[in-house]
Amino acid sequence: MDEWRPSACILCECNCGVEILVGPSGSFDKIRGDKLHPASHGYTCNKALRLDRYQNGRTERLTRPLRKAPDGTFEEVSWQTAIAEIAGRLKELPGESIFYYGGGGQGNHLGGAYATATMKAYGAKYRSSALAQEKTGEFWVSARMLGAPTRSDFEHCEVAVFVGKNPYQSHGFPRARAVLKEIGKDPARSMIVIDPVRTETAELADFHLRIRPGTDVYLLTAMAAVLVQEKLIDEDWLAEHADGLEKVRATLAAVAVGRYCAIAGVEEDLVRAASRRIASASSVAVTEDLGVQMNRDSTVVSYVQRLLWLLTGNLAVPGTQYVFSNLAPIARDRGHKVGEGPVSPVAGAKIISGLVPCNVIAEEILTDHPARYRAMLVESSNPAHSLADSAAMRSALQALDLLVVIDVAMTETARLADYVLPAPTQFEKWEATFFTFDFPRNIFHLRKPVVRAPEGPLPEPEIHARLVEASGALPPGVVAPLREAAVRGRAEFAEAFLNLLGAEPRLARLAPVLLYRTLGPTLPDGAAAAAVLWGAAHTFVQENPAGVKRAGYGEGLEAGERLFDAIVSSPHGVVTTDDEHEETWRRLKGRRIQLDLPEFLAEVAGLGDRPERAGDAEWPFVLSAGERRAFTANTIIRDPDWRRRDAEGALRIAPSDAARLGLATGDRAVLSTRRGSVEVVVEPTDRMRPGHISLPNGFGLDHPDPESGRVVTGIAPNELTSSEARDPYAGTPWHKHVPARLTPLTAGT
Ligand SMILES: Nc1nc2c(c(=O)[nH]1)N[C@H]1C(S)=C(S)[C@@H](COP(=O)(O)OP(=O)(O)OC[C@H]3O[C@@H](n4cnc5c(=O)[nH]c(N)nc54)[C@H](O)[C@@H]3O)O[C@H]1N2
Ligand SMILES: Nc1nc2c(c(=O)[nH]1)N[C@H]1C(S)=C(S)[C@@H](COP(=O)(O)OP(=O)(O)OC[C@H]3O[C@@H](n4cnc5c(=O)[nH]c(N)nc54)[C@H](O)[C@@H]3O)O[C@H]1N2
Ligand code: SF4
Ligand SMILES: [Mo]
Repeated sequence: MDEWRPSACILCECNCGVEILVGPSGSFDKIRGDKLHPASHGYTCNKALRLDRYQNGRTERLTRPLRKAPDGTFEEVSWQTAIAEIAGRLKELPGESIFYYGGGGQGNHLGGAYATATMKAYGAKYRSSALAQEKTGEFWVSARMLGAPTRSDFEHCEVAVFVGKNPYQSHGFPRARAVLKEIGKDPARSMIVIDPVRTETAELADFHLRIRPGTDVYLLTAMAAVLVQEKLIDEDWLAEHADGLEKVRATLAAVAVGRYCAIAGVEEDLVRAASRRIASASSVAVTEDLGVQMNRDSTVVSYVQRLLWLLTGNLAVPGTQYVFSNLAPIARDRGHKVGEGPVSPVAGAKIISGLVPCNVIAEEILTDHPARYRAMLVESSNPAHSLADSAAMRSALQALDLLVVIDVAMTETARLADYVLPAPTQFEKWEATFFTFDFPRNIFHLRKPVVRAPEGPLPEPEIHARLVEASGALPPGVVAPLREAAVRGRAEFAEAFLNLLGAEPRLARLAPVLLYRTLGPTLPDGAAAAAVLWGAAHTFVQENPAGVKRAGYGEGLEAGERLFDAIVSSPHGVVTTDDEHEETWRRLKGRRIQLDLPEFLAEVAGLGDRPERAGDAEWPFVLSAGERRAFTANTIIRDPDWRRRDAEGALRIAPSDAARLGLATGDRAVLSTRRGSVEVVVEPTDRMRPGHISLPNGFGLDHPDPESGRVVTGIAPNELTSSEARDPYAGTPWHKHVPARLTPLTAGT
């Protein structure tokens, strides 16, 4: 048993490679970074070492399918009963009323790749995931300006810019802490951080623009205006690659830089110096995250943020922005204009990248509109906890005719379900994420199980296969011949599979399940769940021939087979493409960059005319509800023991505000918003700007306790948020900007 088993950390999108020493009882005795992992090279942060609390922690682990009885309790049922009953009820509903939510957290997207087949089988049309409460505005802007999403090369940049992002805690790119420290130490490189909080990242920065919360659109516009007004833009590069410069230039030329800096609460000299530093650098990498994406003006901010690096020509060379290869795209937007493209059936909210905005989901259910969602399939997600306005979400989930939840643990969402379907954990089955955005060498990591799954749960691909079979959508007689072809060999299989899809194109969307049932059983070590990657590998080779060839897989069909085999047989992960920087231009397909998105440029032009936002005596604080800290990981680990500090998830507050309220470290206070009131523990810290308070994410979960039954630790942030507080374009929430009030509890209460 004394062997290190390769896998990955599942607590954030980096998915660092780890090796786990598993004890005889299945405990994770030791965990270390995997030096053979092609992206993380042995790196991990403090959190990976606590993964045993995910696998073996105090959680109500699901082991059998559960059905809600009329008295509200759960009863165990067989898989056969659960699948047959769910299928029967789904078939009675119009397909458009069946809503799919989730499909993977930070570590598991393989199961969700099969969900498209289930949706198709029952005619479901609408779906969403957590991406539609953070990244959709950015996807949309990127699709319209560039035609594809980009990522940034912090490892090689001369200047790094972080807008509302604290990578020291939240990561988001490989070896984040090491890279931040390298930039911080190197006198030739600079870091610019835009954040109201003096974060661990801000402490390493050369320029900390300590912005007044919620005013990023002013600050970024001022920065872009400095570039134009001081003639610091890259005219030649723009002439060669971009359209719309004159309109953008005219708008930014008129900006009153000093006034916007004052609104943002940052000294004009510092803003000008930061803009000049961007302009003078040979390479600039810029990223934005939740501090602005879950804040006022988020979609306009995504636009202006891109102007900063596009006006200075920071694309497609090392240390700047790039377009990555993508084995399994998580979302891709078509870039419809405002007022065009698909919308949600009840609220009419814009669907971006195929995802309904999370903030309208409750509204789409809690109505007697004939097109309301009536059934929901939730997979690997906890929307009753993670979406805005938990009280409304609970009501909505309860109002459904049918709620089915696929999870490993009894969650706040699962508790509301009609059927709960148990899955093995991510260390008990084959898994992978689709968050692979590296460049020039991109990677993929298919993880082998490291411990045996208990009897009872079924991996998600198997659940989807059974649901599809029970729907009757798979015509009889298609599986057996394909399976026989797969046994004869991959070439025969490929031919038979393509012939079938050629003859019956409507089977294409059931393809994941077809592959799982036919190619799946022929894969080594029970890797059937990887079958969906076979099709993905072939598509990937067609889309990225040069990078795939440079990575050593050859060309054409053979390359697809080699890549797929490498993925299945490489427990530490593989390099999938080895790109040249020019590849970014090829992926943009010769399309010119569009600097002028009229709706957003009009917003920028109108900033000067906006009325000043007056202070609100009733709600004097701005609450950021859901900050990433040293021991938060969404809701993936439910056992609070995994935390080494900040056990209750304290409310952070500026010392001057705390003093005024008579609050000291560890004191309790009532925190109220328009939506709710909770009791918090306070932590005064000079990291916070006066007027700004913050609560961590990932708290407010319960776990079983032998004495009291169930214990909840800390505050669930969405008990305090509203679904109407959202971006007018993308529908993304304003969780970082919740008006709030704090009332001290007197001693002894
Ligand atoms: N440790 C840990 N890491 C994680 C996760 C986790 O739960 N825990 N979750 C992962 C996930 S799903 C995501 S999406 C990412 C998110 O990663 P981040 O976006 O980096 O995380 P946050 O801490 O939510 O927000 C980032 C910063 O926004 C700042 N901010 C607040 N208000 C404003 C404002 O008005 N303007 C600006 N400019 N900044 C503001 C906050 O002070 C904070 O430092 O993290 C991932 N990584
Ligand atoms: N107020 C506020 N709300 C927020 C945020 C915030 O900053 N503030 N952050 C938001 C962000 S950025 C995100 S990404 C979301 C995240 O919130 P969610 O999308 O709800 O995702 P997770 O918390 O990652 O939940 C993952 C679920 O998957 C389950 N799980 C783990 N492993 C497996 C498995 O192998 N199979 C299955 N089927 N299930 C599994 C876990 O038990 C858990 O229930 O939260 C969002 N909510
Ligand atoms: S939490 Fe993220 S950065 Fe830390 S070890 Fe896990 S995957 Fe890597
Ligand atoms: Mo997220």
